[in-house]
Amino acid sequence: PNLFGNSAALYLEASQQGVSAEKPKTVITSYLAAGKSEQKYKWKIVWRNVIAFVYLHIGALYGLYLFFNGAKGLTIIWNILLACAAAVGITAGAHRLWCHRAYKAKWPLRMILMIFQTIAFQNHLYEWVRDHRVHHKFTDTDADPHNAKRGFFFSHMGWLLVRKHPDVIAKGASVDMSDLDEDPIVVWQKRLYIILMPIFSFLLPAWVPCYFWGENGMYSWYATLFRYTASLNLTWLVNSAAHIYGTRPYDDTISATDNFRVALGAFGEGWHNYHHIFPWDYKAAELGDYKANFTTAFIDFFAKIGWAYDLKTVPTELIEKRAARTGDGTRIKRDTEEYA
Ligand code: ST9
Ligand code: ZN
Ligand code: ZN
Repeated sequence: PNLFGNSAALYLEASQQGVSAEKPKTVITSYLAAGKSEQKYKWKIVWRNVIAFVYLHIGALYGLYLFFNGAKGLTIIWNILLACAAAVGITAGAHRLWCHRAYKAKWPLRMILMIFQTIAFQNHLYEWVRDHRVHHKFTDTDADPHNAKRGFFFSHMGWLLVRKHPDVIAKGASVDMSDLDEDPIVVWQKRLYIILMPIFSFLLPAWVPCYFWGENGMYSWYATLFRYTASLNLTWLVNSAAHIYGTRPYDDTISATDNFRVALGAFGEGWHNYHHIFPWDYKAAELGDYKANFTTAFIDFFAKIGWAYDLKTVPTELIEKRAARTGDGTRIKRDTEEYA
């Protein structure tokens, strides 16, 4: 159904996304206002970011070339390990723990995840979580920071190259962030981010190979650019590809899809149709297998040693009902079918 088609569909969409269901009229009016403001809204390109991302991508290609032409094997292994740490910092940390509160973590695990998330340089936790909560609450509208209705490029990286749509800021203000203000690890990361981020995302990663195994300094720098840029693109695929290509087993009225390939590359975050419907599930997927969900294995490991607890899931019966009511009929039943 067309999001702006009629008020009933609008209200349905809004209430499914948890937008105050008690006040349908207000919700509808503001959604319509969002539709109208589209005509007035003009892009404002942020050239600083355009230049930075062009440099990153060219540097990353050269870094990739060096992996096959001159870089030391240990440098490659080091960068793979960093990419994995950064990925887990985003998926287990920023996403499932801090954004969706899908489980709880003791402070040593939160500390590790905060440092890993800093390696990823995808903004500090507070900003990352705010944008992502706003994305869930206003999916597929102008208030969604990476609204997939504006196409693949915008939802992939274009949204980081222009000023935000006014609706993101206006409606984003309604999202409660008080839980993050109460976590000293998040508050300190935000305060020190301007120092922590360059150290953990660039300086240390590039320095270690030079110091410990005598890597060429320029090689190490370009390897770092490759590690960072590749991680960014794998993350962005969740916002672009997993909002465009794939199946919609749980709800076919939203853009989010289940996409096995994205799940593989994004450490288990490609079961995105499921995730939009049941965002509090710590697996971010219906199935609990680790095949395309390394993050679930990571959280399960820490649950075993007691550092992660209160892992939230969804009863299968509820999932079945929802899939039958709003899904597209492609739901994969445990153990019986292979992924597409
Ligand atoms: C990056 C993030 O790449 C990627 C996030 C991906 C999320 C994917 C999620 C999928 C699930 C899990 C993924 C798994 C991944 C697996 C990995 C495997 C390898 N609500 O932003 P400003 C207000 S980052 C409420 O400057 P502009 C607020 O008052 C890459 N209010 O807007 C704010 O002030 P303050 C590196 C909001 O001027 C004020 O507006 N980073 C909200 O339009 C101004 O905010 C970069 O490249 C909101 N949502 O600028 C940096 N937003 O903050 C790029 C804003 O003081 N960013 N406000 O409270 C920028 O340069 C700018 O943000 C801009 C917009 C130019 C894009
Ligand atoms: Zn999404
Ligand atoms: Zn999410």
